[in-house]
This record gives sequence, structure tokens and C-alpha cells, in this order.
Amino acid sequence: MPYTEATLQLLSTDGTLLESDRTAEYRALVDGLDDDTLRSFYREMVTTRRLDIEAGNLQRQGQLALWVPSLGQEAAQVGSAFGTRAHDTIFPSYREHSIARIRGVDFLSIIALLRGVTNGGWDPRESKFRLYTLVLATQTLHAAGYAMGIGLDGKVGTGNVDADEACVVYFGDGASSEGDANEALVFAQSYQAPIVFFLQNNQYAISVPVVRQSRSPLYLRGEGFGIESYQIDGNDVLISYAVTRKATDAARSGQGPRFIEAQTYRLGAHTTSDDPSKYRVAEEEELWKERDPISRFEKFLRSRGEADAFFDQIRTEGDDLASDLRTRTLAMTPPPVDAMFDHIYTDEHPLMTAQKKWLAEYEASFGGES
Ligand SMILES: Cc1ncc(C[n+]2csc(CCOP(=O)(O)OP(=O)(O)O)c2C)c(N)n1
Repeated sequence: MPYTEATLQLLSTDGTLLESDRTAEYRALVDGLDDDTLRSFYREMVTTRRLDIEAGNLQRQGQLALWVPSLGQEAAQVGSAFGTRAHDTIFPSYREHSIARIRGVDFLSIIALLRGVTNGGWDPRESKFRLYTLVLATQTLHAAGYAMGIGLDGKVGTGNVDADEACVVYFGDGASSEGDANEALVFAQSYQAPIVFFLQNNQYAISVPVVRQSRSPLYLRGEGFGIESYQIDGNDVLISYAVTRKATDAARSGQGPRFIEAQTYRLGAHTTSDDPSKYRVAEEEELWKERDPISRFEKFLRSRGEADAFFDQIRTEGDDLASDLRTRTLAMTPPPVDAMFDHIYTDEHPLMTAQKKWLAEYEASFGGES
């Protein structure tokens, strides 16, 4: 069972807000949220799920090379994204679609990557949401180095919450076994860097179950490096928000790194190239559907008096967004093949010039039919 006695939770699976001494400080943070913010939590989770469905369909219809769904992980992502402050930098892995949107990145930019019609992605300086990486755990080192840089710039622990910065790095249970992740933890702790390691434990690294990766809960890996670490119910958007808020505030104020393990579940396939029925059983999937982050939060909002009209409106917004994405996806055209050379060096470079020339001759050899 992935939940342990250590697991922090605020919202039970039936949408009831829980109270306990251990979670009182998180409950206080959530009690301070206004209705509009709570509605935004719901909107972002539902909208991202709608994206996943539409993009999955587009892939099956031959319009995308691949899709990487985030189905089931919406609460871990949305809650934690709202827990950061807008000037904190986020280092994603490759399925943090909701966080991209919260940071102002158009879903179409992610679709463009997976349609293979862009050599880039988005401007990470504008959104403070860095580019996706498919190379597992590499972003943990980028983030640790970036956080050390925040320290060198003197933007940590000054007491000015608008000037001090932190960063959050997202990685998976599988990635946590990589050497890079472990090195990042060493440097973050040694330098007391303002970084939060946010591990989405979705129980599988493609077909490898987490019990094969570790005999003990993964948040203990953080503790093993001397980093204050938490295990949370990752399908509870409220605890995800509150613990991330506390952890990023601590990191930003100079108390060193933090580590959060969010227990969640990848409800869909690893990617559209994967068939999870080959390695996991239907009973397990059914169990996690009962813990669905969106229906749980909907029950909570309804218990607070949110009316049908709101939920209908969000559904309509999602359908409109999906239809708009579909239209814009079908209209996307690939950049010229030699555009890839434009992004390597600022100035002209002899090697690039030679390769560009070679490519042009190669393309010409097809007589215009490449
Ligand atoms: C360095 C590296 N090794 C192996 C792979 C192949 N690979 C891609 S995804 C994946 C599993 C990742 O699992 P996890 O870190 O739990 O993240 P999830 O995909 O479940 O979100 C593997 C092994 C890779 N992309 N990069």
C-alpha cells in the first residue's frame, strides 16, 4: 500500500476536509484560500485532463508522433504549482502539462513538440517554466545548479519574499534512482540551496513498479541526505498546495532544500506507445480510480455549496479549449528543415555552415521529392 502513516492528507477520498494536529498548519494555509483560488484548482485539473484526452485522440489519428499523458496526477501538479510563487523557477520532467499552463505556456507549444514541428518549446525566461527533458533526472542537476546560483546572487534569505527565489524540480519514482538525482541531492544539501525536490511517485517507471526501485518509502531518500522531507497524498490538491507552499517558503528564506514525495498514480499509459495492461492488473487501476483527484475535489466544492452551473461551465470551457487546440494543431506546419541550425550558435559557425550545405545537397538529391 503506497500510503503510510507518514502520508499527509487534508482531503479524504469522499471529499471531506480532515482535521488532525499533524496537519493543522496545512489546514490553516488552505483555510486562507479564497473561493476563486479553489475554483482555479478545479479548473486547471479538469482542463489538463481534457488536454490529455484530446491529445491522445490526435495521436491515435496520426497527428502527433507521441503523447505523454498526466492523467491521474493532476492534483499533485496543480496543487504544487499554486504552492510556488510566480517568480520561483520550475524545472519540469515531461508530463507537467498543467504546471506549464499555470505558468502561461500555451498547451499548443507542448503539442508542437510532440508533433515534431518545433525545434524549441517556449521561452523559459518569460514563464519561469524550463523546457521539458526526456533524459531522466537531468533536470535535477540543472535545478540544483540554478538554486546554488540563486544563493550566489544573494536572492535567498533576505526576508523580502518578492525578491528571494526558490526553484522546484519535478521528477519521477524511476528518476529518483538515477545517479543524477542523487548527486543533485548532495549538492543541494551541501550548499543549502533554495530548491524543492518534488517527486511524483506514480507507482511505475514504465513497467517497473516502485517496489522494485526501493524497499522503503521514497521520501526517506531525501531524509537520507539530511533534507527535511514529506510524504503527501498526491491525489489531494489541498495538501499538495499547502506542503509545497511551506517547503518553497522555507527554501526561499534560506532554510535549505526540501523534498516532497507525492503518492499518486498514472491512470493512463506511460505514453501512447505503451500498453499498461501488460504489466498491471485492473483491480489496482480500479482502486486508484476511487482516489481520483478531480472527483474528490468536486465533492469538496459541492459540499461548500458550489452549484451545477460552475461545473457545467468548466466542462464547456474544456470542450472549447480542446476544439481550439485541435484546429490549431491541424494548421501547424513544420519549420524549414535547415532551421535547426539557427539555434545552435549565436554567430555563424563553420561546422554548422558545412552541415547546412551538406543537408541542402542531400535534400536536392531527391529531386524535390524528399
Ligand atoms: C537517463 C534515461 N534513462 C532511461 C530512459 C528511458 N525511460 C524513459 S521514461 C522512463 C521511466 C521513468 O519513470 P519515472 O521516473 O517514474 O517517471 P514517469 O514516466 O513515471 O513519470 C525510462 C526508464 C530515459 N529517458 N533517460
